[in-house]
Amino acid sequence: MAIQENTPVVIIGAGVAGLTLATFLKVAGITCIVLERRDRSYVQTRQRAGVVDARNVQMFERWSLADRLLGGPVAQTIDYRTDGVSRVFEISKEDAVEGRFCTQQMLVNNLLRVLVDEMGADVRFSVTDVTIRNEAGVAPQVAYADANGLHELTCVHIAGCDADRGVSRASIPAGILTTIIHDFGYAWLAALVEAPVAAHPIMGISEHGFVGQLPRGPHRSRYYLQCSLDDQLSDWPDQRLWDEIRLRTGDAGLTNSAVLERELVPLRSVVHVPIQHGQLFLAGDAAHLFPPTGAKGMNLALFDVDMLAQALISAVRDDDLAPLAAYTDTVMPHVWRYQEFSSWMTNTMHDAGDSTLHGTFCQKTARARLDALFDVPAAARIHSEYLRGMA
Ligand code: RFL
Repeated sequence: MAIQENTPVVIIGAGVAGLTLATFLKVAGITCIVLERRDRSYVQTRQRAGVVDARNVQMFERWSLADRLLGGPVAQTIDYRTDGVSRVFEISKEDAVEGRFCTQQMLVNNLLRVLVDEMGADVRFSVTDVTIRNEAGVAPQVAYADANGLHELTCVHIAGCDADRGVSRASIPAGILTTIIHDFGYAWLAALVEAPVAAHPIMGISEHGFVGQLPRGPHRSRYYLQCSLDDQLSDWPDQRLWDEIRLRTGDAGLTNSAVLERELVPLRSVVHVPIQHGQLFLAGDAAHLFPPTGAKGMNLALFDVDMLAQALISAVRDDDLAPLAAYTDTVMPHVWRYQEFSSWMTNTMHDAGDSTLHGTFCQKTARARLDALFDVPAAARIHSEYLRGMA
């Protein structure tokens, strides 16, 4: 016999989207239950993004949470290093809001501290066998199992924040969703290393392929190296990794340091529409994937849950269902605008380097786009607004 409970909102997934949504609801006085398949220590040690963009700093300020959740200001510069020659782009801004340094791991840890330890919210880790009932005319229900047996949560709304391989999107019947995929045709080797960014974050363009170095704390950074979709981790022993970094950055004097983690990431964009069905609403990686070049995946997850939290608050507190009904239409223009930016960044950073990738014409036009960032003030301004998430 399953243990029965009622709650207005069930959130599936305690990543950055699920925990942020739960925190916003809690701030608004709305009860929810968060279900997470991993244990708390696993969730707290997962490392990915590094910067909360200016749009989302402003969002956390609006929810009166910025100082409790985020780190300090982040570098407002990027070294678009081309064939080993540095060109430092300064992010311009017309208001006082700046992106803040905050690794995804730091944000998730701070969310768990505020949400669970300080506000006493109900986040259930290590659950298994999550299933969703979301049919017209019956109350939505989320069932799961844990060490105490089977549970059934009857609710009003379900938020699917369980990323690309979760159960939420998979529960939507065939024929409802359209999935739009673009594969860029190459991958990145992402390596977390025990060495800080020395001067400016680097986006390195070279005939030998792209290299990036982005900050991940006072003592760490993440290098990204363009590689083939067929590459295996075993193709990238430490010595080859560091030799390629030296070659692609043009920094022959760079010394090897410890490589803490490495993974292969195929560069692709994915958008599912609509991102709602019945009483189920998708947010974050469950709804879309961004190539990491534009650093927007986590930032768009935060945008989604900002919109979803406001819509759920209207529905639960004010009985106004219109914002929930319009959720997909509210979110999609922003998602496509940042897919366009991420695609611009990905094509420009890779095509400008290796001319064998898409030919000399694409290399020259990509380099012209980069040059414009330094020579055409209007191009620099729009690029800054995209980087800040304000476009
Ligand atoms: P998450 O963070 O993956 O959280 C989903 C949670 O759902 C749980 N889950 C389930 N729980 C219950 N039942 C199930 N059946 C479940 N299935 C899954 C999972 O255990 C997990 O806890 O997704 P969310 O919250 O949507 O957040 C999205 C972001 O994590 C993602 O977009 C970013 O990491 C993307 N990303 C970056 N984004 C940025 O904004 N800036 C960056 O610099 C940046 N760098 C990156 C990145 C992603 C990367 N990878 C790994 C693709 C760098 C890399 C290498």
